[in-house]
Amino acid sequence: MDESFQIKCKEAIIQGNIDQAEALAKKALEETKEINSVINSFSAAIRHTGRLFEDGEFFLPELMRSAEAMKAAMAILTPALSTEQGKSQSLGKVVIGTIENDIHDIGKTLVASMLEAEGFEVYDLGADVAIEKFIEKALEVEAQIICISALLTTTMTGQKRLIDRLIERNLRERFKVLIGGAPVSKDWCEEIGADGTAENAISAVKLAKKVVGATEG
Ligand code: B12
Repeated sequence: MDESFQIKCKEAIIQGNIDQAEALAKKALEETKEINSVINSFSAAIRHTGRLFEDGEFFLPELMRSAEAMKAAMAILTPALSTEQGKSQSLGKVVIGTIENDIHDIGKTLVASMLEAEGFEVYDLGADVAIEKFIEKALEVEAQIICISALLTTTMTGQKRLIDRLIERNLRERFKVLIGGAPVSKDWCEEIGADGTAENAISAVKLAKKVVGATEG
C-alpha cells in the first residue's frame, strides 16, 4: 500500500469526509489494491481519531463524523472481501454481536464480514445486543461459536455475564465463546473463561477456524 494512499485515507477519516472516504474505497477496488491492507489503513485512521478524542482534541460530533466516513468506506470494501477470497464451503455457524449498552459496531461488522468471506455462516445481531438474545439465537441456529464484541471498559463486563449465563443454563459446553474489541486482553479472556480473543479480524478468522477444528493452528 503506497504511503500517499494511506495518508489520504487518514485525512478522509479525520476530517469525517464521507465523499472522500467513499471515493478512496472505490479507487482501491478499481485499482485492485489488497482489500485487507486498505481496511487496515482506514482502521488505523479511525483509531487515531480515538486518541484525538481521548486527548481532548476531538469532541463527540467530530468522532461521530469520522465514524460515519469509516462506515461508508467499509460498506464499499467489505462486500469485496468475499469475492477476493472466493470461499463457499460452510465451516460452521457463528452468532456475532456487540454486547448490550455498546453501540460500537465497526470492528464487529468487519469480523463478521471476514468470517463470512472465509466460509462461516454468520448471524450478525448488530450492536447493543441483550445477553439472552445472543443465547437464544445461538440455540435457534445451532451455532458452534458465539462472538461478542465490546469497545467500552464499562460494557466488556457483559462478556463475562454472557458466559456466566451460559454456565447457569448448563449451555457452556455447547458453544465456543470468542471475545474481542479494543479493551479486551488475553488476561480478561482467561479471567472470564472465554475460548479465545483476537486483536483484529484476520486473527479472529484464524481463531474461529481453530476452535471448530478447521485448521491445525
Ligand atoms: C468510532 C468510535 C465511536 C463511534 C462508534 C460508531 C460505530 N457505529 O461503531 C461513536 C462516535 C458513535 C462512539 C461513541 C462512543 N464512544 Co467511541 N470510539 C470510537 C473509536 C474512535 C474507534 C472504534 C473503531 O471503530 N475502531 C476500528 C475497528 C476496526 O477496530 P475495533 O473496533 O477495535 O475492532 C477490531 C478488533 O478489536 C477486533 N474485534 C472487534 N470485535 C471483536 C469480536 C471478536 C469476537 C473478536 C475475536 C475480535 C473482535 O477485530 C476488529 C477488526 O479488526 C474508539 C477508539 C479505539 N481505539 O477503539 C472510541 C472509543 C472506544 N470510544 C470511547 C467512548 C468513551 C465512547 C462514548 C462513551 C463517548 C460518549 N461520551 O458518548 C460513546 C459510547 C456510546 C455507547 N454506549 O456505546 C472510548 C472508550 C473508553 C473506555 N475506556 O471505555 C474510546 C476508546 C475512545 C477513547 N480513547 O476515549 N465511538
